[in-house]
Amino acid sequence: MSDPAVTSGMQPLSIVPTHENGSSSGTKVKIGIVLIVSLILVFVTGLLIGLVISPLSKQEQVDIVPEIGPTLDIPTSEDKPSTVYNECDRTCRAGDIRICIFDWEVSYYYTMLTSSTGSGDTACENCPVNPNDCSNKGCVTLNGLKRPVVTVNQQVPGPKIIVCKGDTFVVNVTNMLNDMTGITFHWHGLNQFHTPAMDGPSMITQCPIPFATTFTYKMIANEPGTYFWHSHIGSNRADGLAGPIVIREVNDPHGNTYDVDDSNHTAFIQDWMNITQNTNYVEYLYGVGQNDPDFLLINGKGKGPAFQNATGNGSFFVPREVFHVESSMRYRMRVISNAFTGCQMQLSIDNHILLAINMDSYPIDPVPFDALISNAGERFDFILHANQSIGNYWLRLKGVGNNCEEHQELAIIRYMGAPEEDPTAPEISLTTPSRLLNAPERSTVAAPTIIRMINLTSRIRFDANQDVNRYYLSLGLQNPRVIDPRLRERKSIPQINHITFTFPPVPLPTQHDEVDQSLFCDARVASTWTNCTDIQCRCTQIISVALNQTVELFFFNGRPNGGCHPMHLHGFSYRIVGSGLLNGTYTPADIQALDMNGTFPRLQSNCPPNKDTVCVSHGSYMIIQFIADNPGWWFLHCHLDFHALIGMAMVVRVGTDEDLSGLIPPNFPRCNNFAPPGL
Ligand SMILES: [Cu+2]
Repeated sequence: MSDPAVTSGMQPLSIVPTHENGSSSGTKVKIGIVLIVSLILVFVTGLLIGLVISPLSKQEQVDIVPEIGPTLDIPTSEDKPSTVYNECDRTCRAGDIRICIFDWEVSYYYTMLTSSTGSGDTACENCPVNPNDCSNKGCVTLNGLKRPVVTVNQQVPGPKIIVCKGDTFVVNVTNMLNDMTGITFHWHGLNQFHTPAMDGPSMITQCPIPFATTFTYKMIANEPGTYFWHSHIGSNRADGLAGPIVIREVNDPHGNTYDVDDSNHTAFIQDWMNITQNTNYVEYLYGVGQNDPDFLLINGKGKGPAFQNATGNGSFFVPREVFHVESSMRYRMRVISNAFTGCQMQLSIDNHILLAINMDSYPIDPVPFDALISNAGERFDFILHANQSIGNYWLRLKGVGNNCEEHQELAIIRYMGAPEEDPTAPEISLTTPSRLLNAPERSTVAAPTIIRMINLTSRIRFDANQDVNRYYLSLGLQNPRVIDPRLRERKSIPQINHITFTFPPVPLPTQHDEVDQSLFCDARVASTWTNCTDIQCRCTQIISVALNQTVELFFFNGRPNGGCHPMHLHGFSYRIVGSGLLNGTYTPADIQALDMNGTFPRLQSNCPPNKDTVCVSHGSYMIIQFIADNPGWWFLHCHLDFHALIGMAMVVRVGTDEDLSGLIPPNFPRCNNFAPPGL
């Protein structure tokens, strides 16, 4: 490997020149400006005040879909989409390429709407005393507790997007959050190759979509796999704004390993709180809230507290999820984790050995396992072979890690011909899986065989350039002495290389040159700042690389405890080329020096495993590489929402404005600071 100092050729975007003297007036002014901007950004409604936003109308957007736009200009198939459909869940066939239209209305909603809710909407009627009422249209049961939710089309989880490779999918998002909160959506795992403006993170690639307006996302489903969509503003994906995406293909390399791949065998799993996140986040920010889940959900279902009938008798529960299977058939199960806290979830199915075939949307050499652990943002596809006696079996989802070990949720695998009743096995299982897939480097779960990510082999070759642009990134919960007053009650703040990421006041691909450039800092330069352990340093931290450069990110987490940070990169699927344990506290320079001495060997494989989200647990390191062939400004962040919002994030800028020319739709909505003339 080359010396990064020689190979990088990078120039800082802009350096805060007085940074090493935290008491200088220049720094104070800059920090003050940044604080004000940050406060505005945290409160989305505040953000919208004073912004000039000019989205296209829904009619204009729909009209341009078939004719123009960057996505349709990028050929991905010899077949051209010719017909517009409302949704496209179907058996994929060669030559059948479609344009799939999804109409989404984002609105507040409420769980367990019954006559006693007082809303006038009784969607759930007498659920769960009358179980059929629980599946009424518009009835959101979750764990049976009443609470506000944020929804697409009044569903939690939100609507599934199921398309075939080569389809173009178009999502018309109309914001009807009538407290005027803004919204954006991200398509987690989709690389947005040459469609960087569709990626969705608020104030990274786009402005929030204002109330009552429609923003249309349009992209080509050119990468088969299992994904999910979620809100990428604030933390309201934890209040219901998320759902599965599945892109199937005609010639699946693992097509001979299963008989059934349908939309009924997707498990959308998540942690859940019994409170809404806008309040909880602010409380957490001030050190009085909590970031621990109350519950786990499988496809928005879970067994909560017991209900009684009108006469106060009986014991009734909202329904658990049931997956129906037919004896001897092999099912492709797709598991998607929409966790938002540090809750790691362990999934297993009683009496069944499972076969992993795909993770984070990329095929791997099949691996048998008994249980897997999924962190926030990760996806796993596995084969469930219904080869046991006809009956009911538990699918178990157990919280692991120190903030959710007490939580468990169950679903039922029901064989055709089995009675409609719970499995006979106890709800609590003390069985230890013999083969555990994706245990973090530091895991509280014991298993005779641990299968780590780096042990897996991708089915897709990786030809990295030996001229690697390398970055050492320390993930930490830090305790600087001088701290943003918003965070002063907190015991620690999540950062990368002791830098708090500041969201910019403009979306970057379109407007980065319109703001004070001193807001930005170059990640390599910032990693050498010396006093950030004492004074909280903050900037819009950027890694800037040339198009087609091979990039390596060396994540390390030197803390002795605290769980893992699932690091998610937009715009790319990366490869894991190294991982292991780390004992002690290190600076990026320390790690670089050790690395130059050969302390951290790289995987010698042409097919290292693909991921786009990977858990970097305490006392460990994880080395990833990718080829920066997709121009854009790509968010890189911890997928624990609160960590990302507080500042454990950065942006990978790939290429130049020239490389992006033609890839941003004309008239893309803009926003910025505003002041009347004459001031
Ligand atoms: Cu984190």
